[in-house]
Amino acid sequence: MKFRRTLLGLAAVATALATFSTGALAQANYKAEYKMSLVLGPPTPWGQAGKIWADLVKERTQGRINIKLYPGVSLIQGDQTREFSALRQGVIDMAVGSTINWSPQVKQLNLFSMPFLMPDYAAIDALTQGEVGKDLFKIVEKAGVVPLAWGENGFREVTNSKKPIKSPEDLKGMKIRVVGSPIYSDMFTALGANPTQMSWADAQPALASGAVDGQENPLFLFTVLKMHTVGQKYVTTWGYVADPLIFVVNKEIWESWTPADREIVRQAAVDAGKQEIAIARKGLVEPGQPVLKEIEGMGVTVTRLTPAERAAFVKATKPVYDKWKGTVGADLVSKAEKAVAARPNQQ
Ligand code: X2X
Repeated sequence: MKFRRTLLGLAAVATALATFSTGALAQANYKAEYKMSLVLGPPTPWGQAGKIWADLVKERTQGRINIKLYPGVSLIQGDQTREFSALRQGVIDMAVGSTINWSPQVKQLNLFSMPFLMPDYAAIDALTQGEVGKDLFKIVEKAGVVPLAWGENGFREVTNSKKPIKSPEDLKGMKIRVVGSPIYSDMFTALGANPTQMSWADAQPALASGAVDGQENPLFLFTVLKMHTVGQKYVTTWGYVADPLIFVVNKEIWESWTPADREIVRQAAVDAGKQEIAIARKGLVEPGQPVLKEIEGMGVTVTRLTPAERAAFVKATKPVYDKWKGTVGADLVSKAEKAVAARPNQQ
């Protein structure tokens, strides 16, 4: 009897020791701080995405996982199209990144940059929240980074310092800053403009000095940066593309966490993504689009295209669409086209 009790006691001690040592080992593998890369910081929706995610993780892991934000893609000196490679290599631990910046490494992410594929917010949702979104997450995972949730940068509207853009002819010869992702050069070339690839870090001085005439980005960036003060007097709401954001973690970092902590990080990304998408759309989805009113209040001319005017841009960029359908993958694009056509809540 006594012997049996001792054995039981020993077993209990052994179990306790094992539990303690795996816990201690797990903790020992944890970094004091994890580095999160972002292009835009707070006060933009993109920056909020990172902040909300980091705050939720810290709170829900009782500080076991501490995340520091590096906006301006400062871990890679502002070179945003290298972000995905840096994530894979472990220079960056985690990120909330735009599909545009990762497209050079993951060509299927160019899907969201295909001109006029997504006519409204319901179309973005039909892709990211449906089968296409799941397919893309498998592709990102295969490319070596763990995807957890979707967020949103937004519909990219063209702005310039010269004149209202109502037709492709208006863009003729205009020097437009684009991200260093080839589909953008193709689109602006097809429209008769003169596209110049540069990082966002270089774009801001280029706009201020007049080295470029225009740029394209979601409108919150126009208001946050007060782009009218750097000569951007004309905005056209053509809604030609929208870039979602993806919440990701480097694979080795992911595997170093306990399954329970992984689940916390994943759920926090999903929660942060939902909150951030609402922030990114605020002022653009309400009747009268208050953000456009605000921009007009800055003395800026906002051009809203008629369906016929918009059709001229669709037509001019159609060869680019057809060319990139092959690069992105005809099956994936066809699946996306069907999902968009079948979307509920069309606007
Ligand atoms: O560089 C841009 O235009 C930006 C900030 O929108 C991206 O990082 C894709």
